[in-house]
Amino acid sequence: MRILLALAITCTLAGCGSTQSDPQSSREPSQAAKPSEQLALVPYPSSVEVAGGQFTLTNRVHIEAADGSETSLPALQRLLAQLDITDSDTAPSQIELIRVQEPELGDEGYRLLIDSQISISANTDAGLFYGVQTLRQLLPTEVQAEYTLPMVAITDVPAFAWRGNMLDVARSFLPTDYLKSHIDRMARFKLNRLHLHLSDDQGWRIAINKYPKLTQVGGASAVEGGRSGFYTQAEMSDLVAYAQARQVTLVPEIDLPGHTQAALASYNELACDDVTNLSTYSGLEVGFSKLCLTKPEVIYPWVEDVLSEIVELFPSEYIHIGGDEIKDPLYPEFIARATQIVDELGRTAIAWEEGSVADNDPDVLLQLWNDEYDIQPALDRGHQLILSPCSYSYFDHGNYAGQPQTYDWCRKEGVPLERAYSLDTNAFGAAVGVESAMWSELVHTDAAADNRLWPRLAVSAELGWSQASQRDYQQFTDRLSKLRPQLDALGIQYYQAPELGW
Ligand code: TNX
Repeated sequence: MRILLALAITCTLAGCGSTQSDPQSSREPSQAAKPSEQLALVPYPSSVEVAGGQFTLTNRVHIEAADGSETSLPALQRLLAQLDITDSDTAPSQIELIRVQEPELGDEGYRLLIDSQISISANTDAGLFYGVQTLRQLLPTEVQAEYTLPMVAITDVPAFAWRGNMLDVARSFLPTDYLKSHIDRMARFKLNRLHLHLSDDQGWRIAINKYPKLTQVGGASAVEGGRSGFYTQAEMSDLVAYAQARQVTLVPEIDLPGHTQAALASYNELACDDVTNLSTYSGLEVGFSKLCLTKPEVIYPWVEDVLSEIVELFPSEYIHIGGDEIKDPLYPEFIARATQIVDELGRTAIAWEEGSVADNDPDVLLQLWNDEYDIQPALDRGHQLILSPCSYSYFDHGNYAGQPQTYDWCRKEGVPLERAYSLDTNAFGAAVGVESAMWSELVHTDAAADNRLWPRLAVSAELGWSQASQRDYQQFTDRLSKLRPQLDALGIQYYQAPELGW
C-alpha cells in the first residue's frame, strides 16, 4: 500500500487543496475547501484524494505500458514529447499504464495515482487514455526543467457513455485539418462522440461511389458566405482512424427525408414530379425540401445504397438518419423504414425527436432538440435520448445576447456559459448522454467555429462526464479559467468569456 493511500483525504464535491496539512479537519463537510482549492481539471473527476506533498517529474522517465494500451500509450508518448521528456529505462521515475479488472471502473473509468511514481490503471485502453488526459491537464503546456505534480489519488468514472458534439459541415464545410484539431480538443476534455451532419439543403459532404453527382453537384454548393467541399472516402477513413486513436467515435448523419435539396439537385428523380425548383440552394430557410415519399421504388433503393456505403465507412454502432423538420403524411412510414434499413445493415439508428412519431424499434435513439418537445410517449415505449435541448446546447446561439452572426430563435439571450452549464441532465428521462450542436448557417470560418465552440464545449464535457451531484458552476469557472493555457496550446481561438476572467 502506497503511503498516499494511508494519508488520503477524500474530496469530492468540496474540492481539495494540494497542500492540506490537517487531514482531520477536511473530513468535515462544513470545512468544505474553497473553490480555488480544487485541482484545475475539467471535467472534474468522481473522486480526488490529496495527501499533500509533491512529486517531481524530470525530463527523463521510464514508461511501463501493459499490453492493450493501443491508444493510451501513444497519447502518453505525445504528451511527453510535447514536454521534452524522454523515455529511458534508467530514469529515476516511472509512469505505468496498468490493465486491471475492477468492475466499478466500467468501460471508461480509471485510477490515477501520483506518489513516488505515476500509475494509471483501468479495465480498458479507453480508461487508460482518459487517465492520460487527466495527467495532461495536471501538467503545464510549456517545456520546463522539471515538473511538479500534487500527490493525488484520483478515481474517475463518467456519468454518461455519450459525450458528444455535433458539427454541421453541410451548410458550411469544415476541412479535415480542422476536424483533426477538433478531435484532439475533444479528447483533451474526454468528449467521445463527434456527430457529423453530412448532408442538408445547402450541401452534400461525403462521397458516395454509386452516386457521384451527390458530391459533384451537392458538394459544390454551400450556404451563402459559407464554404463548399466534400470528404472523399479515403479522407473520411483516415479521419475515422484518427478519431479512433483518440477514443472518439465519428457518428455520421445523412439527414432524411427533409433537408435534402442538395440530393434532389444532384438526382432530380428523388423529387416528386411536380417539384420545379431543383437547383442547389444557399439560403437559410428550412423545411422546404423532401424526398418524394410517394415514389418508394425510387427513394428506398437510393437510401439503402447510400446507407450501405456509410456503414462501410463508419464503424459507429449508431447511424443518424436525421428526420427533422418535414411535414408529410408518409413521414412516419419513411422513418420506420429508414431505421429498419439501418438495423438490417447491422447498426442502430438515431433520429431527431420528430422521428418518435414512427413505429421504431425501441433501440432507436432519439435526439431531443426542442426543450418542450413531448418525448414522454417515446420514453414510455423504451427509447433512450441524446440530450441536445436547444436553449442549453445550441452553440450556433450567442455566447452572449446579441452576438453578431448567431441565431437566437431558441433563446433570445443566447446560450452563455452559465446557461449551458445549468442543463439538468436528469430532467429528461432515460438519457445516454449529452450533445451540443453547432449549426453552421452563420458560422463560415475555422475561427468562427472555435469562437462558437469554446469555451462552451468544456461545459458539454463536464455535463457528460461528471455526476450531476458534483456540478458547481462557480468551481467549474474557477477550474476552467486556469486551463486557459491548455486551450491556447491547442490553438483554439476561443471566445474570451468574461465569466472566466479571460
Ligand atoms: C434547427 S435542430 C435545425 C437545423 C438548423 C438549426 C439552426 C434541427 C434538428 N434542425 O436545421 O440548422 O435549427 O439553429
